[in-house]
Amino acid sequence: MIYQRSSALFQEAKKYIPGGVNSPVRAFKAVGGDPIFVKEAKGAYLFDEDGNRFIDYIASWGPLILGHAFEPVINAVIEKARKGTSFGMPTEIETELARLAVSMVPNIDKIRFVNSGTEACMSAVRLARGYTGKDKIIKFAGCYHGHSDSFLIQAGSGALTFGSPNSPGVTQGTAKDTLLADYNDLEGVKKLVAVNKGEIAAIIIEPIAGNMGCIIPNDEFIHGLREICNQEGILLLFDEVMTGFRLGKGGAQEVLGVNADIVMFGKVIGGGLPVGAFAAREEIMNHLAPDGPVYQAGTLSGNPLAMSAGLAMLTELNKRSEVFESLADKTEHLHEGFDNVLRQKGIPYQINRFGSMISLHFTDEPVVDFASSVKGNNQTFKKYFHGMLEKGIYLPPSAFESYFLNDALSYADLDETIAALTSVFE
Ligand code: KE4
Repeated sequence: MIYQRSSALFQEAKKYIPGGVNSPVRAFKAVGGDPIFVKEAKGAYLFDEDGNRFIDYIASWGPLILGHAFEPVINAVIEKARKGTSFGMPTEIETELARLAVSMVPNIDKIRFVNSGTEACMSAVRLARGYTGKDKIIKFAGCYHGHSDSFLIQAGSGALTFGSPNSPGVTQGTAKDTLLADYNDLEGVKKLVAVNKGEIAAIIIEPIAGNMGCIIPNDEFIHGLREICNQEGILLLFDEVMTGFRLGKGGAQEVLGVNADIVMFGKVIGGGLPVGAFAAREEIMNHLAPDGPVYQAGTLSGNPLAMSAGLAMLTELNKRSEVFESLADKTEHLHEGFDNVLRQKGIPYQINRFGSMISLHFTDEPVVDFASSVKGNNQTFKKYFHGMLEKGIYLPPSAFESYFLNDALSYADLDETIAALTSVFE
């Protein structure tokens, strides 16, 4: 593959944009080399500035579940743009998308639109604190809820007390209210709750984790969190920025059979334009301004252009709910193909899969939490990533990400991907 134009564009970008990118993971720091600059995309394929074609397993990190430049979404956006993109005033289409989302997702009465998953999670935590009158939250090592200060936290010195910042710029004052637990460790959560009795507003979790690679909660853990929250008056916050409208109409709440108190969305709900959202039962959402005292706002929140993309996307998914099964079947096919190749190569590996989320870890231990996910061999991952890239397969440039299949992927694309893996580990 030739990447000359991408490399030249990257050098130019670095003159004006920190690291040459507007989001760090795009810079290929974890895998080395210069990032690919995309010129255009259609369906399952990306076309870079050097004329290379790639089968895409990122789908813009999740939003493009029906493939790039999906006609009904593009047509809706073009039509809406001609009538103005944003007014800073209420529009009917916001209610249309809100009504549709509420009809698809269990256990929510009202939804507030924002502009990113970060904003959705940040606002949901403020709402939980305002509703409960308590300050602390529990999050899980390896879960990512966007870049709001309260989430950029690592285990503190006394892991059973409070966290410490994992980024400069996050203050100790903020970090003290975030407690860190390990994914799938229910006893650890119980200990944190006991030590901080009566002080915890919320437990926030990725119900199927996608930021440590794909990690699945065990039943006892995820149902146990619900029980703890019921007993302790803690709100359970499901960060469904990845899983929402990807695992099924009702997302992780539906497929896991666990009700959250507040659910956060992003990615698919915007159809590829910037939309985030958070939703809950009426008694909680009515605490939000302007009806309630918890403040939250946004110039472009619910702007009709983004709403038009989200409405077209969710309308399609609501109409064709067989897409979710089709995506899960394709992901299973990829899993089986990878298994058949890697089993013969004598390389330690684990494959985690849930619905259309899947990740490959080069370790012989099951990957069930952050500690086990970091044991993956990153040198092998780099070889895998670049070997697949050379074969025209675009994977997440980090071992700590989930792949996101899109329904424009054909079985021929999947088999081409499996064949590429064979050559990577000749
Ligand atoms: P955004 O602010 O990036 O829209 O959403 C933050 C977020 C919240 N919750 C979950 C579960 C998420 O996965 C994300 C963002 N996901 C990353 C991929 N791991 C986006 C890619 C990026 O940061 O560039």
